[in-house]
Amino acid sequence: MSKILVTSALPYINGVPHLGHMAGCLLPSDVYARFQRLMGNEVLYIGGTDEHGTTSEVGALKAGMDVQSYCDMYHERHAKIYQDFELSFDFFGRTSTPENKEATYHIFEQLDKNGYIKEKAVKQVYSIDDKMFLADRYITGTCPYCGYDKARGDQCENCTKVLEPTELIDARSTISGSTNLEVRETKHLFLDLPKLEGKLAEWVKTKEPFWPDVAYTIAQKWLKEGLQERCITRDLKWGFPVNKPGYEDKVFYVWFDAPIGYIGITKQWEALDKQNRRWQDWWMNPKEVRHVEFMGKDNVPYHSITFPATLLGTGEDWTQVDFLKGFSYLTYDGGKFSKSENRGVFAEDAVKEFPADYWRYWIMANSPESSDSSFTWDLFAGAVNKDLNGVLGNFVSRVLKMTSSKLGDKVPEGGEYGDLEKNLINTLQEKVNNYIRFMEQMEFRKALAELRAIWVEGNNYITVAEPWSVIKEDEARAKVILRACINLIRIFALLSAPIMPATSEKILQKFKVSLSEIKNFNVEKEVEFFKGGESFEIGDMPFERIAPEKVEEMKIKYGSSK
Ligand code: B3M
Ligand code: ZN
Repeated sequence: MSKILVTSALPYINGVPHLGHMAGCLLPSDVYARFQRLMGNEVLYIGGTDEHGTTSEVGALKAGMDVQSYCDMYHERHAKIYQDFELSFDFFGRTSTPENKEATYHIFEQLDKNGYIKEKAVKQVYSIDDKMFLADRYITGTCPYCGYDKARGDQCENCTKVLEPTELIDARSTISGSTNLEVRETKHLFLDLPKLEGKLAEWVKTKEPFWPDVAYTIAQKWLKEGLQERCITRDLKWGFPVNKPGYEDKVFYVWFDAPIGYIGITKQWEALDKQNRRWQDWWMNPKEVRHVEFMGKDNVPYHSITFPATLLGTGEDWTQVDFLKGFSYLTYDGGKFSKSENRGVFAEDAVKEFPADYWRYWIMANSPESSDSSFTWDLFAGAVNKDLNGVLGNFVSRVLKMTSSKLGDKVPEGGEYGDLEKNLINTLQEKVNNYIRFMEQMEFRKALAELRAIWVEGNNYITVAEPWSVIKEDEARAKVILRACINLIRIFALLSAPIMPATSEKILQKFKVSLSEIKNFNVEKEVEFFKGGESFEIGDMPFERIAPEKVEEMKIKYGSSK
């Protein structure tokens, strides 16, 4: 049994997640964690909300709340959504906790002690009325190049010119609208990445076989171009105050304490764990722990360069990332999700419309792994109706109803499997091996295609075996066929569990059996699990079709043009 630490990028607290967030790290990390538990491994699956930074301060200000209450409220909202999506976090924590502060302070002190922290003076725009330094994108003004009057301090949206905030005409604070601004000089702390470059390059080399191409290429590109010093402090109120004399009125930059948050959240978990497990067994145990990280592609540089360098700079024996799974984007009708423009399905609404498993299946089958993928209602309804209802659901319902009406509510007894079943076992074994291999490699689209192909084999088998006609002349043989089919139902439910946990449980409940390990999955053995005589209940069918009228209704409700 190996120890596998799974982390999912910590979503920003402000803003509610849409399907793109679910596809970009949350769902795949859960599917992987569930899969590894089924494989019999010891898994610790960690997630949480990323709570610091200007966006939280500004969000709270707009909502008329203090930042702490604002974050408390949004944290609950995130946690509820992920529960509704059946994400099986061992712990879903927060980055703004005392535990994370302790971890952040410790790591910072080590870096400082080892000479990897530098002080530098920088010039920044200060808003006298807001009493704060403004991040470039929180300054609005007229573009000196095209005259657009809502240009941001970092870039003009209209003519795309990259700007310095001081170039803007009639510059004002985006937060309060105040024009009472001035440029002030202030000191900040920088992580000396150039000094860590050698150590980092050596470490990256040791990771080569374990990193998917994207992450490795990004890391190599950064190293080739040469690393820059990175500012790790900010002039804000909300954040961890910097634990260095002279910097008490500044806080750590959100991207400094956010990845440390994985550790801080594990400490939160430890404090509540009833089995007295220790956070160090996961985070200071690189030889025994395999650490797998899930994230959107824009987060890759922070996880492949900045955070590993931060940990290397402490000189301590931290568990580093072993495999980094990055995702492209899921779009809505090929465009952006936007709450304000009512375009796209947000996670909260999604589970009110359809069961979480429908979303989980569609998203994983269309995972934006190597390139972006696009959600459309027609594709979604097609997958639910054809794959879930037509292939898996139909098989379950047909087999149980036929058995019940002809032979009663028990798994039929007697007789031996013949050639047809032996062929089925061989075909299935090959597909199951592929499925397990793809899941281990986190090739989710391929894994799901294989899973669907496994369900299809059930339908192929019953079509060829024709128990409905066989039963008229040879009841004993029909019993063998239906017993094989019922065993297939259990096999399908087991293998589908990481992707559709609720459906899988619902199906297994029909036979009063529970999930079991799928390590060394042997179809020949599993197809004999029910020997005959076990009772079952037909119960509800696993899925419901989505009617064309419902699809049209959804398109209108969620602003779809297709
Ligand atoms: N909050 C960005 C994001 O939600 C950032 C990830 C932090 S991971 C430590 O995409
Ligand atoms: Zn412009």
